[in-house]
Parts: sequence; C-alpha cells; structure tokens
Amino acid sequence: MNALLIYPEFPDTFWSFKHALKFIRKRASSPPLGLLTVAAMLPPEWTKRLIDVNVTKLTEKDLAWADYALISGMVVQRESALQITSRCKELDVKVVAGGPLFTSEYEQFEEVDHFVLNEAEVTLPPFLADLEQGRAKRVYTTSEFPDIQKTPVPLWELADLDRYASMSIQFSRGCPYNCEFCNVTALFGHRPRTKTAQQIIAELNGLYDLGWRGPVFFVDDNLIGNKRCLKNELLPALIEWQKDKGGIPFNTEVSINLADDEELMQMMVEAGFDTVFIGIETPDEDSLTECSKNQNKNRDLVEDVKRIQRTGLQVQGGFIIGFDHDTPSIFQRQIDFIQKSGIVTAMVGLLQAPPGTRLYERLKREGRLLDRISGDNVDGTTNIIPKMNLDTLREGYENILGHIYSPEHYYERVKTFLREYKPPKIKAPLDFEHVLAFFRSIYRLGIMDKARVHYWKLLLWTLFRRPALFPLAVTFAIYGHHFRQVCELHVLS
Ligand code: B12
Repeated sequence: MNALLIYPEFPDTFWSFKHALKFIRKRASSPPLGLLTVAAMLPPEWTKRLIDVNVTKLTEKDLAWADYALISGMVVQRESALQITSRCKELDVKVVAGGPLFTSEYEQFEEVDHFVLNEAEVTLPPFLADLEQGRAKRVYTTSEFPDIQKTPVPLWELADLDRYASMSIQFSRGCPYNCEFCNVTALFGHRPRTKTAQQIIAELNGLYDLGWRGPVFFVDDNLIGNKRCLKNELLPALIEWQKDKGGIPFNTEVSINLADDEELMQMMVEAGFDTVFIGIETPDEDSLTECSKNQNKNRDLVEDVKRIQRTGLQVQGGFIIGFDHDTPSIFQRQIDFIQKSGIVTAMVGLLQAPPGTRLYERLKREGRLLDRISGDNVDGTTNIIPKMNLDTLREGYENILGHIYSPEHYYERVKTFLREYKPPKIKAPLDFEHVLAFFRSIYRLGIMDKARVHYWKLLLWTLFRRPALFPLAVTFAIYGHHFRQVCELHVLS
C-alpha cells in the first residue's frame, strides 16, 4: 500500500511567518506533527511519503504513485485542502482525511472517501481493520480522549527537516480551563493527558539523531496544565537531557498563572524554555468574566508578564477584541497594555466563535452567529454579530494593528522587552544561515526599508545596552517586517 501524507498550504498569515522565514531560507515554521504521528500508526508494511505543500510541490507523479492520500489540516488551510482533494479525485486516488479542520467541519468535503476524525489513536485502528476487510465506512469519530502514553514516536524521517525553522513535539493534550471561545477543550478535553518523560526524551533523541539542532516547539495546549507532573517528571528529565546537547531552545504555550510559580519558571528556563505564548485576551475584567477566563482575573497582568520576562522567558500574547462588554475605550486600553508589557509578538484578533465552543452555542441561541470562521484569527473577520457596531469594531481593530505594528511603536516595544528580558542560558549556537540572515536584514531592513532609521537605532541601542541580546534584536526586526506585511495584506489595505 502506498500512502501519501499530504499537508495543505497555509495562506500568508500572522503565524505563517512567511516573510520572516525567507531571511533564514526556510520554507515553513514546522512540520505537520499530526500527520507524522499518524504515519507512525499505519501498518509498518505500508510505504509512506510526506508531501507538505508548504515546503514542496505536490506533483501528478506523487499522486499517481499513491493508493491512498491521507490529508490533515486546520481550518485556515481549508482552501488548499479542497483543491488537493479535487486533484486526488481527478486521479482516482482515495482520500482519507483527519485533523482539526475535518473534525470541525467534515460535512463540507464531499470528495473525501473516509473521515478518520478526532484523535487517531482511537479512530485509526477501527478504520484500518475495516479497510483490510474491504468494508471501510465513510466516517470514524469518537468522544473518547485516548491515553497518549501509547502514542508512538512521530516518523520525523519522512520530513525534510532542513526546510523547517523549528520542530514540534507534544507532551500533553487538553487544558484544565474553560474559556468560552476556545475549542481546545472540545477537541482535546479538560483533563490534561500527558506522555511520560521517557517518551519525550525518546522523541527528542529521535530528532537529535536525525541531526536536528534548532528550536523545538512543545505544542501543548497548556504545558503547565499538570504542574506536578511537569515539575517532578518532565522538567528534571529535560534538564538532564540538555546537559550534553550544546543548546536546544524550547518554546511552548502556558496560562498566566505561570507567573505565580517562581520555582516552575526557574525550572523551565533551566530546561531550555525561552519563549511562552499566553492567552492574555483583554485587560478588561468584565470581559474576562464574560468569557470565563478566570485564571486571568484579579491580577496585575502587566506585572505578571514582566515577572515571566525577567526570569528569562519571552512572552508572546493572544488578545481579543469584540467581547460583549467591550466599549470603544477598549482599543486604546489594548494598545497601552501591549506597549507597556513589551509583548513583541502580539496576536490581536476579533472574537470568533469556532464550532464546538460554548461561545458558539450561546451565540446560536441568541441568533448572533453568521458564517463559518475563516480559520485565521488575525484577518479582521468574525462570524459573530457583536454588541458594538461592527464598523466601529473593525475601525478600532485596524487602529490597534496599525499602531502596534507601525515601525515606531513596534521597535519601541522591542526595546521595552529587551530592557526587561534576562538572556537565556540555553541558546542555539549561531549557524551560518543566521549570520547570513543578519546581512540580509541589513540590506532589506537597514537599506531598502522605509523604517530603516528605527532598525539602526534598535541595533545600536542593543549593542550598547544589551549586547547579549543582539541576535534577538535582529530576529525581532525581521519578525516586525513579517507582521507589517501581513497587516498590510489583510487588515490595513
Ligand atoms: C502547533 C500548532 C500550530 C502551529 C502549526 C505548525 C504546523 N506546521 O502544523 C502554528 C503556530 C503555525 C499554528 C498556527 C495557527 N493555529 Co494552530 N495549533 C497548533 C497546536 C498547538 C498543535 C498542533 C499539533 O501539532 N498537535 C499535535 C498533533 C499530534 O495533533 P493533531 O495535529 O491534532 O493530530 C492528531 C489528530 O488530529 C489526528 N490527525 C491529524 N491529522 C490527521 C490526518 C489523518 C489522515 C488522520 C487519520 C488523523 C489525523 O491524529 C493525530 C493524533 O491523534 C494546535 C492545538 C492542538 N492541541 O492540537 C493548534 C490548532 C491546531 N491551531 C489552531 C488555530 C486556530 C491556529 C491559528 C489560526 C491561530 C491560533 N489560534 O493559533 C493559526 C493558523 C495557522 C496559520 N499559519 O495561519 C486551532 C485549529 C482549529 C481548527 N478547527 O482548525 C487549534 C486546534 C488550536 C485552537 N483551539 O485554537 N498552530
């Protein structure tokens, strides 16, 4: 059996980092971990190949080779997924689809032969058994959340690692919180299910043995969802693992209560974590109450962010506009918050209601749901009828993005962050490609760019005030270029 695993293309979005990746000559941020995990669950006698359309072309020859095409994706990859399934159909290749896009909205994909939805640990074995007997059904689904201690090591060898900026690894699935707009709990449940530390070390060793020396993203919904397990098992194992590795930086997603646990922060830094993404959402307490983001309430959120930064963890943040409690003052308050906190990578989106969330159900009851979500939460679109006038909301949203990603305020925020940030102990050694990226940035951002004065000011300031953070300053200048391009493309055009 020839199985072709296909990952559809991401559009040019905030998280695609397309305009930044060019500087380091990489094609995509990370390989499709879901497909590589599924590949490891397929029968060993099957021949498997991966085509990630973000890094390579899907040719007719590839499709002619395949007996089955196995497609994954997120909602944001919908268009590309539709095109790929049509191409498969034209060439009579059977299509099996799974992953978050299909789990959320499989009904729209008429050309797919089999949907293997939810977590493949549960749904793939019955599909494979039925397939062998020649009676595979169209849809396999479950409400069960599997024990991921049995999940096999992903088949990274199927991916061309050199084309990616980062690798992904997953320790846990699920999140203990109950935010109204988030579909993580619908997809993965409330109780964080963890792998064992030995599984993670085996996965890291697998990547290391394949020659990977760059950053690794722990793609957990909330890495600190089970703190006890983290402190007693995973982090000690990671600290030990890093000892003879010469620096593999990690990043992940956590909740803001990380700031309350000094010991946990210190251990994470020692283990090699240098960046965490946190859902901050809003500085407005009423809106936090509205969306049940209780873990963010009754805190000095700016101070929490700074405490995390001072320990040596860069904070990236998610922000949402359009809660029922938002009044037009929210726009300036969000700007002030973002600028003051020094959150350089600030993902600001309009509130959207993905299917499966409590928000979706509430707005449906209230008759306030419009269309499906675009899947890109930084494109200024929404599928809800907000309480605030939509034009006011959109205009305020555009103002926020225009402000925080204008060269002046963006570079100023980078400085605010660099002032606070404690340089991490574990850094990836600078490779030749990163040195070249610096020279490319000089040409592109220091000579050709309208904002070149800000670029040079930042580099000189960093050189004199925070020299250890110079490479990071260059990285941020490059990110800023990407964010400006994306904002101009989608929102500010
Ligand atoms: C890593 C990640 C990313 C990376 C993607 C890197 C990459 N190349 O894949 C980055 C940072 C780029 C990213 C961006 C975004 N992401 Co994202 N991301 C994740 C995250 C945290 C982990 C994904 C992962 O690797 N999981 C580990 C693997 C093992 O799990 P899996 O992919 O789900 O695969 C399992 C099953 O789904 C199934 N399966 C998967 N594929 C297939 C295929 C077949 C054939 C079969 C049978 C089974 C199967 O089997 C696997 C094993 O159980 C998830 C949350 C999550 N917990 O999954 C969100 C998630 C996938 N992202 C999401 C979203 C919305 C986004 C963004 C729009 C913004 C945002 N909120 O983060 C952007 C859009 C992307 C863009 N470029 O514009 C949503 C998707 C919702 C949806 N229904 O599509 C999720 C679920 C998080 C959420 N609740 O918001 N993301």
